[in-house]
Amino acid sequence: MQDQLNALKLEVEQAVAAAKDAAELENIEIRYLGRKGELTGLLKGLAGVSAEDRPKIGALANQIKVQCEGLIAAKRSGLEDAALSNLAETEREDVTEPGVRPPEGHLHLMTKAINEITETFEKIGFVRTRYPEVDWDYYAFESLNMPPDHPARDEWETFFMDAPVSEMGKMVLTPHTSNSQVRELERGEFPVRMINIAKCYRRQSDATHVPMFHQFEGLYVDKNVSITHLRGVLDYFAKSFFGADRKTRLRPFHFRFTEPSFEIDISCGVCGGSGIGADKQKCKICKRGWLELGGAGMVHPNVLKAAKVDPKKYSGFAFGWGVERTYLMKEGMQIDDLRALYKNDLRFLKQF
Ligand code: FA5
Repeated sequence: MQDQLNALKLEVEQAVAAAKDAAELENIEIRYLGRKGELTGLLKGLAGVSAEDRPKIGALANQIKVQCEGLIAAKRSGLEDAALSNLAETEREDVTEPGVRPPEGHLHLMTKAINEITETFEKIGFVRTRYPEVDWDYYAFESLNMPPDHPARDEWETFFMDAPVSEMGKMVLTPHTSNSQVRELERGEFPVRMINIAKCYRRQSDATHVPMFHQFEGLYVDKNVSITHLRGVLDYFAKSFFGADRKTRLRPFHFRFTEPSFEIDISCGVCGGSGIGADKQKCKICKRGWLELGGAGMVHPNVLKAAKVDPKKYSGFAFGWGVERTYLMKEGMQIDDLRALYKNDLRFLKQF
């Protein structure tokens, strides 16, 4: 038994000397000195040793255990010291090395469009406002001359909120930014020169319609405002946003909240308004020389009355266009599916 104990000590000495790191050292400790380790195993044989030799062997075993523990502890602190003295080498930082550039994002195409539209209108004294994107039926429809059950409401394919109803009706996800008209007029500060850009929601989803999109709503109300002012603002916008050579035209249309109402077209930037492409065929972008921008018109007297504004004293114009379609027209971008804008596919978004 004495020989076995000495052999074990030798083995531990060799193993400790060869250990390269703390993990290896720990394995050695468990293997030889642990509760189920080799030394404990050997000591179980102590029962078979004669009563006379037992104290001597017991004392030897204890001595070897203490020595082995000492060896392991010394090696452990040696390894720690070595790791510390290597620190200067392993963790050295070369401050002159070029840095690693973190991935850099950029604003979403539509955020850029909104910023640009805002700046364009701010230059002629319009002020960007914010009104609720979840609003009462009253502001989205009723105050805009569309009483409950009026068939014109169907065009807006509205999402209704599952929420309590008030004297202003149900709550809706605003299907257009025109909900801002009466809200802005109710402030009673004239002249009104509002540009309201917000999210709109409709139960529509196909290549040219997204269920969540943006509109920008212009409202100008003062004394003696006429269609000439509307034309002036439209021309200014078309030229500053799309280019000096672009023209606008008004086409008669019908909205319940403007009278007269128009659809606004802008001359096509690709064929220059001729409708004929470079290949002498019909222009592929517009087919007829003009692209549709959105709706506009002179504010209906009933809308002014809803906001307690006297239509005999004040008049004004309003327009409402889709940010997505307007911006794509500017860039002459042919995105064959508008829904790509909101898929969050970085491969697509990084191009802009
Ligand atoms: C309106 O929403 C009127 N409120 C505009 C208006 C305001 C007229 C003030 C008069 C005075 P319309 O439903 O045509 O009109 O929508 C206007 C524009 O919003 C469209 O020309 C289009 O550019 C954009 N638009 C409408 N629905 C969608 C959709 N689902 N996805 C993307 N763009 C849309």
